[in-house]
Amino acid sequence: MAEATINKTESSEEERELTDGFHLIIDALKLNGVETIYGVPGIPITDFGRMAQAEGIRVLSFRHEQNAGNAAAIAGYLTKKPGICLTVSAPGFLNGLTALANATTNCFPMILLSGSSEREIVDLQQGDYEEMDQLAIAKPLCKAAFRVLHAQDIGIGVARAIRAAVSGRPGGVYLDLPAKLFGQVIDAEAGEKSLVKVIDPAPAQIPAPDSISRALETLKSAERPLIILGKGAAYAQADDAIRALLEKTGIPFLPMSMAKGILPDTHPQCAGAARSTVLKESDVVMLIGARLNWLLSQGKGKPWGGRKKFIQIDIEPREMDSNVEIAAPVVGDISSCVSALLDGIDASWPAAPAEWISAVQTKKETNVARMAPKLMNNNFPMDYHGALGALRTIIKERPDAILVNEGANTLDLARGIIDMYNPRKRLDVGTWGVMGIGMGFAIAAAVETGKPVLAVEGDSAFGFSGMEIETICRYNLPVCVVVFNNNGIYRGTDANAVSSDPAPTCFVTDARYDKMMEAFGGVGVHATTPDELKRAVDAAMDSGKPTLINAAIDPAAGSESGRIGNLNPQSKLRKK
Ligand SMILES: Cc1ncc(C[n+]2csc(CCOP(=O)(O)OP(=O)(O)O)c2C)c(N)n1
Ligand SMILES: [Mg+2]
Repeated sequence: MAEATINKTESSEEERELTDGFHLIIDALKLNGVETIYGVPGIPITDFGRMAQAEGIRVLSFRHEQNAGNAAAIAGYLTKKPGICLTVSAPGFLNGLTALANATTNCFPMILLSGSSEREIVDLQQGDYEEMDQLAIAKPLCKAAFRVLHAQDIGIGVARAIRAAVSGRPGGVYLDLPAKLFGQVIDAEAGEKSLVKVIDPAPAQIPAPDSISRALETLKSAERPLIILGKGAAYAQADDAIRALLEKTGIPFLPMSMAKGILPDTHPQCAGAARSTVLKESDVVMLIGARLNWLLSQGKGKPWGGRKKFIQIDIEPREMDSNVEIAAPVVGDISSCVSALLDGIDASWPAAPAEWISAVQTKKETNVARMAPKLMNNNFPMDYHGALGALRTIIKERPDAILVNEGANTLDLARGIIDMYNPRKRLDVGTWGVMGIGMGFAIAAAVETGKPVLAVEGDSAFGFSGMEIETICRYNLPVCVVVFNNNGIYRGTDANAVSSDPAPTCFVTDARYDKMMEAFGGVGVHATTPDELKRAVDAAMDSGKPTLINAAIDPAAGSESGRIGNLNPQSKLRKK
């Protein structure tokens, strides 16, 4: 007994004087405000996860690294702090890498921390356990990649990763942590001194005054102005300034998918319901945190009607002229740029051209009226419009809930039909249109915000991350997953003319995804009409219990590739 006490005292004295790689990484993360790690355990990071949890960091264990990575990425988007994903070496790292690349493409700040094998063996390609030159592989797929070899460099390594992730245009950063690093022991005081607290990790980038006056002149000259809000605008959390700019100018605005809700979709200036008209007929377009990529037809061609003058606000100078000439580039962080524009808008600013405003309004009213009856149907079998009409009411009644959305028809129709009322409440497939973000995004949204989450998932989309419903149940998160089950990808009706194999786009007919949720102790519901669906979602949102609703959708209701079927290559031979 006495001996045990002495040993304990001795060892705690030792701990006071020495520290190791494990603890230095944890201390560096904590010093920089990291509260949550999303990951999957295994060699060489199992103990690291345990220790991080013991030191008060929330460590959420997933079933696959891609989902943990997507969780970290969206945590970064929601908080403006890098989301942290932790993986093992080679295969775990690669599983996380898709999420890191996706985060970079979407400008979400995220850090992938992966354990790696012995450098000496990896570099000589001598066949180590999970051998892979992870740093080299990560480099072209993310914003920055670093490796830390010595415990005394952990502080700087973590600081560089954080700053790289959030400063300028945010993105994904890879930090390689070789197994040997974790066990390295150094003097505790020297260790503490080596840590770096990142001061002002994303400094404001003030736009040049000339660029502001040029932008204001261009905007003033417009006869048919339009403002397009991208998810960069949502990320900036400059909601009040953006609203003031829009309302002071009275210009119609179009929110990109994840920018929905910066101002409510029901705002009188929102031109979402007249999208094709405003793109085609506008003459001056101001882009705020939106890129002229494929989602905006690269700023040219048929959807845009004729040549326009573009004003573009972006933190990345190289974004300008990426596809078409930008008449008024404004480079800086969105908050600073929008504030500077606002300063230049006084009482003498001309009212938005009345003819244009009323043309947009008329178009909106026609389109909304055409859609309305479709959304009120209570058909059996359920179609997308009936089901989404019900979910639209849910979000209207619960505007604080977070909507996660992926699929093809399930995505494209939900985007158009479900109005958003608050910023950063719609999380979806983003720039790549990637399937598999669903459960990772839903988990992080619940964890980071504490708000209820409604995940509206195509049955195919759900399959990419579906096993994480166990994670949702394990952490008892307020997530309601609605699977739009139409027996397949786009439709469940394709036939195979030559064998008994199902067509490539078809799944098991009438699968019961709700039973999966029950297997983990969650609530499973099978809904076959919009009324049933509405009742089930309301119950889930009221209770906060992990719920999965299998919403049976008419397998013939969807269309090929949702709204982007035109992107499918066509052979001239087939057309003959
Ligand atoms: C990672 C990835 N793999 C494949 C695709 C191609 N893809 C686009 S949508 C989709 C699934 C569409 O089916 P579903 O989710 O059931 O939606 P539905 O149209 O049936 O409502 C797939 C596989 C993709 N976008 N991302
Ligand atoms: Mg489907």
